[in-house]
Amino acid sequence: MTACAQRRAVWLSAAIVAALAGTAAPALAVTPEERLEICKEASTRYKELYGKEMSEEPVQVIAMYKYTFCPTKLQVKKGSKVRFINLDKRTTHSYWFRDAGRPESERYFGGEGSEMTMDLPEGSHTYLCGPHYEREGMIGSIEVVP
Ligand SMILES: [Cu+2]
Repeated sequence: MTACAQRRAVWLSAAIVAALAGTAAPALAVTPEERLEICKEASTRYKELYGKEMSEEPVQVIAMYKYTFCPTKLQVKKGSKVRFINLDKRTTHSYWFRDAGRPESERYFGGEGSEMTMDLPEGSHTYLCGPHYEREGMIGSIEVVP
């Protein structure tokens, strides 16, 4: 290989690495800033669908929307109920307290969800969306307090 061809080969591989990095980053995970925007959208959508704010419900509500749990972090009293609801139209979601040894919930279609009584031990618990925790980083956190 001539020196010129060698330089060109190095340049080409650097260009490929840069191109891959550029396209791979946004597909891998949603940034925290994007999640805030998504959760604002989820609040608006909830109000359109149900005629009230999520915070006006008698139980704490966690929306599953655009690969995000909203709110992503929540404090919950031990023994109280939390309602998970999917606000997407075409994507199914679940919630899964895997590290606490619980089974995954059903995979809910848009408008579906279920309530969970927070019977987990006091402290912080991470939970996952079964289909989306790996690639989209759809992970939430609940702190159980007395
Ligand atoms: Cu999901």
